[in-house]
Amino acid sequence: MIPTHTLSRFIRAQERLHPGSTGELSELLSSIALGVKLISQIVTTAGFKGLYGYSGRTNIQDEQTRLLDEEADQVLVEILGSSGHFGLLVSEEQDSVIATDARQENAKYIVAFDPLDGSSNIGSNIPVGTIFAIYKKLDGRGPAKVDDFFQPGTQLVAAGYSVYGAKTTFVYSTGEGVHDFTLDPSIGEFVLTEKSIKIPERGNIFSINEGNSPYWEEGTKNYVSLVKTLDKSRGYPYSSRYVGSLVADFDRTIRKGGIFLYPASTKHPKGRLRLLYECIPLSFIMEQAGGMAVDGTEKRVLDIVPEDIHERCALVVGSRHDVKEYLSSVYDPKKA
Ligand code: AHM
Ligand code: MG
Repeated sequence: MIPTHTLSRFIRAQERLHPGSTGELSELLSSIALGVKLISQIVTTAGFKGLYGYSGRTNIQDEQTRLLDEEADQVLVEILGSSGHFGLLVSEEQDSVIATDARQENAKYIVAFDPLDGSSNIGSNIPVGTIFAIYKKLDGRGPAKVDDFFQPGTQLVAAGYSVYGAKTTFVYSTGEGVHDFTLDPSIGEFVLTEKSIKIPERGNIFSINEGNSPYWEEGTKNYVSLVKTLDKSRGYPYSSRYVGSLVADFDRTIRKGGIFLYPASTKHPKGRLRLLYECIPLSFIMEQAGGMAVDGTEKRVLDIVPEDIHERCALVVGSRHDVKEYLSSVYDPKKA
């Protein structure tokens, strides 16, 4: 089949639907796609380049970083930093915000990213990925500042993720649906594989690290016991799947339906995942696909205003029916 719908053509076609658009957003999405292609190549060849090991450094969350985390980080910092469109960058791998040359030229956009999500899995040939969130600066004038990142997800301009697995995908949204592209390595291009992804209203898979069950709050315990009940009239039990790479668990959830949970617990009182470059972008995509994303209470993740660039957040995301059922188990334990 001739790949007529490449990512760059698709982005430009979307842009033409908005007369007067400057083309900047298209350029910055293309920069991210270039970074992702480079990381995909690095991930594929990391084993024989000896990049699976630890770097000897710990990040601000006190996690040991791997050589591959640092490589992926460097790629995105260089590609996005030199694109001329982003004034500031936030990376999971760097303690503070990263200023770019374009900052002084008042670049309009800022971007937060997790360069290599799930990297504890890399030596096992399990999918890993990249997540990004793009905002406009709060104030049109002057260099970007750290406060520009403290906007709720409802203000996102675009968000997306890639999964480096059996195939490399690029899934993104600019607030007009969620579109899925697959890298064709023979031509080095992302090709459209699904336009306007919609998550099923209800799934039959739940995804949570059950090893954390001794630390869970009652609501999570109630819900997980509900989905494991033998009650066919209510559609239970569900299947269990947990990859341990957020991008991979999320990607399955958005395509097949169901629910992914990384709740608050006594072990992770604020949740384990990061708000700015994991929970907010994926919640934006989930809502765009017709699903729901809450912080384990009734609060929509997209309504949370970050107060710190590396803040953590609890995440319950997936099909509308399943997230609502989770909330009723939390608020009405007798249901479970
Ligand atoms: P990372 O960004 O440092 O890779 O950490 C986030 C990862 C997610 O990909 C995944 O959902 C989660 O951590 C797994 O955590 P756990 O091992 O506690 O289940
Ligand atoms: Mg991550």
